[in-house]
Amino acid sequence: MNLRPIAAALCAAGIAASCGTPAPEPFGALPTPEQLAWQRMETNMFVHFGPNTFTSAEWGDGREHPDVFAPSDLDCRQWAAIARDAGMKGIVITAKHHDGFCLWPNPASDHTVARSAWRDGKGDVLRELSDACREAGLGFGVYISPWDRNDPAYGTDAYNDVFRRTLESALGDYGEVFEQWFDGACGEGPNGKRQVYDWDLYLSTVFRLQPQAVVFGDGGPGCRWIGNERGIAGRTCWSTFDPDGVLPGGARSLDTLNCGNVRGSHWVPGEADVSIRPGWFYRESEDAQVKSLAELLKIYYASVGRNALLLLNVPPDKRGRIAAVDSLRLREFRAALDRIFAEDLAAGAAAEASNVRGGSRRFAAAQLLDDEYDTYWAADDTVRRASVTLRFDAPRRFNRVLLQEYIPLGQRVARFRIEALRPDGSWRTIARETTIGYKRIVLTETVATEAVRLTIDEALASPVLNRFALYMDEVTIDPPHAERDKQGRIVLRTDVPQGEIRYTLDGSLPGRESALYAGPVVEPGPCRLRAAVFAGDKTSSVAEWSWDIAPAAFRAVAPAGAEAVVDGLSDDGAEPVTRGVVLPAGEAVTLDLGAPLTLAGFFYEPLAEGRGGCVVRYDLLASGDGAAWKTVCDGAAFDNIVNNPGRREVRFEAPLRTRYLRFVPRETSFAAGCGIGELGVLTR
Ligand code: FUL
Repeated sequence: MNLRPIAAALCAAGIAASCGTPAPEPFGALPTPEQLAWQRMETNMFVHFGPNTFTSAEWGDGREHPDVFAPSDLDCRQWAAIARDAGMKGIVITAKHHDGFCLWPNPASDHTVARSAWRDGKGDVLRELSDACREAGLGFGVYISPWDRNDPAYGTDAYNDVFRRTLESALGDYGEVFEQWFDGACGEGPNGKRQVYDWDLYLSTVFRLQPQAVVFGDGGPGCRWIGNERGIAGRTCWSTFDPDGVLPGGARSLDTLNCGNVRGSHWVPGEADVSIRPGWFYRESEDAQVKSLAELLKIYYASVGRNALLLLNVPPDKRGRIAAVDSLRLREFRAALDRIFAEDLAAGAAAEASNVRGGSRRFAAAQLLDDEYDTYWAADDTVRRASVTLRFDAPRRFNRVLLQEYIPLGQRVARFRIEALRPDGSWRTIARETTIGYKRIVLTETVATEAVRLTIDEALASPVLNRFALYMDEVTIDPPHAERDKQGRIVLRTDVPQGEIRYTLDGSLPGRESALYAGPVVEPGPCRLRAAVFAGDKTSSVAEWSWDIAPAAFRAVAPAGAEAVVDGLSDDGAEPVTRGVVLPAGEAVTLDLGAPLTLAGFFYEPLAEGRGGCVVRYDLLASGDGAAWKTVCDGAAFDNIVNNPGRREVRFEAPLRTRYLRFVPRETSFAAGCGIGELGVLTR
């Protein structure tokens, strides 16, 4: 009897004992089974819900009356159904945000749903959501903010025990929790309360009650913050990390969080959190700013496609339901991903590797082509450079290359490139990248080729990969970008020419009959522009902008050189800074609006990605003549601006008639000063 086919089948099934060649030894820090299961969830839903949903605040101050929390039609099953249909595998809810309000009757606190008129104090969002998640087959996760602006004990030792009891209640009464989320934010400011958090106590409490939970914190221990709230992981992204001394909210390097540490001592994979809207909480005024399909795909490629888990925030509205715009966008997102990843264009290829571990079929390059997670291609222990070539019988067209390392054996690849075969038999490099990790999706130009080659140029240990797949993304048609300058000239453009841009200025949706963009459009008054790209039978999502009056007549009278803060243009991140200023500490900006105007508010925009530092707290003064000043805002704060540096609009309590404004930074995220991309007014 010929036993070879049986042995080969056993080998393919991963039964090592029957094969001569042993599997590679694990390398470096490794994921726990829970971290591996967590990473394989890939996309989860974040839910910010609480008093801020009703007050429109980004950070509640803890003085909100519990009756403020009054969802008229709470439906956690709707959230779960939307998450599941979007392909997400779990939901993490803000059980207690910085305002201290608990969405469950927490016996350790007086500031909870039990004190609210909502459902006569009998409501319990955690109960309803945990049940809904279980029914929908989703993981249930809990965000609890250590920073608490309500609890009277905050800032004293006694708070540590309050927090322990809070954890015990949230984690003890609602079944299994897959992720515990510790927010590192604290906006107390230099004169605020100082709490020394007892992390040993908190973590031991979590693990006693939920030993399987993956704990999110700035530096882990279960998974780490990716270092920004834009959902973008580093192009180099190690799941290995040196967490020593990195405590939530403590000193940490955002770049290190973004990229991890090569040969890091612990396995602390990145989690990329981002909101589908500009803010973390629902605001009706942001309904038109739900991220476009193109933006969501970009985020997906830069998070899941760069070895991170995507935690996408979809905040329910005042009813306690996810609004139709958000849920429709999630459907589009899921449908787009399903279309892009429906067909693996590498299927049926002949796969050949420069080295196969022990020459064994069990570790052959063909193992890269199936979607069995636990079968993989591996090289001999001494190998650090290797290549895998896929050959097709006819040219294949693709623009996405998906690679996966078999991370139960560690993250190993440090540098690789992808090449396509030219008709003349030479190879052309189409991508050079660094890390792979659990999953890497490399974006390339559209290539048609009969062979594609992955070359690993550097690895910390012999490479072990379980997936090499090719896809074609024909979905992404980016909507246009728009900019309006000082004079009100609006320029529309796309990164790559993909079709015609059509727009409207009357609030209607742009269609194929709308005005064709052929050059700058001048509109110096308050206006709303909507535009989309039309290419053949495809359309991008609709992008939308609202501008107030163009700052044509505005001047920055001080300091010298600050004109760029009223040029109408957002900072573009270029060096040196030309579209804004880096203001030295102690300076203020004075604007002359050219004539008295009646203002409903003003806005501040930091420099791109908060470079130069952000203004955290400020004063705003107004003057009719530039000589006598009155205070309009006194030490007001831009909530969460350091983690999420973007434009902040401030509305005054009453209309303000003024010609001069003075913006005085009082507290900044960098001691040396702050960046100002743009300052402007709201007249409506
Ligand atoms: C930050 C918080 O301050 C924001 O409000 C939000 O919850 C975000 C996810 O984390 O640190």
